[in-house]
Amino acid sequence: MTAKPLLERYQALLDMPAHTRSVSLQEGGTPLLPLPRLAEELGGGFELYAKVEGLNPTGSFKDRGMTAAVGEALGRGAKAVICASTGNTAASAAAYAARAGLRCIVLIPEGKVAAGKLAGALAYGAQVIQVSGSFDQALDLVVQLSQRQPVALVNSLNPHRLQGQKTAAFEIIEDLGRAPDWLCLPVGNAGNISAYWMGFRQYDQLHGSGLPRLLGVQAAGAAPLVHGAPVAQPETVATAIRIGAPARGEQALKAAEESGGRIIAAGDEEILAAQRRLAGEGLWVEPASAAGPAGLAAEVAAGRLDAQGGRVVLVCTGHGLKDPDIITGTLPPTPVIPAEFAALEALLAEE
Ligand code: AN7
Repeated sequence: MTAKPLLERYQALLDMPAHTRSVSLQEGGTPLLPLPRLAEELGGGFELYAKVEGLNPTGSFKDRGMTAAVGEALGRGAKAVICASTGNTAASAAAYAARAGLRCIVLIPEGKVAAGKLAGALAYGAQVIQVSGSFDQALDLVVQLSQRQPVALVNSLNPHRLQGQKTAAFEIIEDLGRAPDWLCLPVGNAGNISAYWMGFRQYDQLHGSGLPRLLGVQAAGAAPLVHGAPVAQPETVATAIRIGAPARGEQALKAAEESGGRIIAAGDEEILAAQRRLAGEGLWVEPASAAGPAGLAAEVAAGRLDAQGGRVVLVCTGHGLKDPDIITGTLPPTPVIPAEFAALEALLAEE
């Protein structure tokens, strides 16, 4: 089936320059998957859904913003795009640049990008440069470069990224018939939570669709918005959100506050447990995406989140296949048996 490009589908609602060209991989239109068993286990008396953003073309929500940012860059005559990335932005920028026929340069923190993301960026033909430092330092470098050279910056500092990303809010409202009571999502550089809030507010002003409360979740070792100060050396198993100085931090805090929600932190163990729990319902997400459900579970258990009789949406930002090493590296090795029926029976009898 041929789907309409995202920017075309929501053209009337997006504030994009007229010169923007269409650079699409048929992003968006992702499933809103009910999670009845997890809802029951959490015991909060609400309906629970996952917005499965890992089913975008490059496996993360970044594609929504990248079709906009790269399309705009192409339309204004850019020959190259650049970004710093914890991985997903890199893979997405690389794919959309390839689609547009543009050069793509990505800077990533050395050794801290999950295998599927690095491989993606390389597969799509980006020039990948590792920086001995953090994502925040890499972002600093690409911002400087984009100010001095004719290279378009496609990090979420680029406002067009947010225009594309806010379409996820529109889709959720259209699927549910109105906004959910809570939207729960991971927060790294804080572009996505800012974009969702923009989208929900815009749709509400036009159609009275209501507003969700936002529960943003950072990883405990990379939680500048919870501590109220940058984190010089962020550390977490959820490498996608290993970010110590979010570019849109102020905007995110304001969005959470305006919504009547908040930004909290979840520990790595809780994040990995939430990842296993979602996979136990057939939904494998990358660790960063499990920060949302980890935070939600903690808030409900502590009686701090009342959504009784309402609806909660978890934004599952990236596919589990992005970071296979997290699974294979933390579990015992799988058994090997000789190709004999007796050996198979014996092994299964052990359990
Ligand atoms: C799976 O790719 O920052 O708060 O450089 O990959 O909008 O930054 C990724 C972020 C959540 C956080 N979930 O979103 C990057 C990058 C996943 C992510 C986030 C990211 P923002």
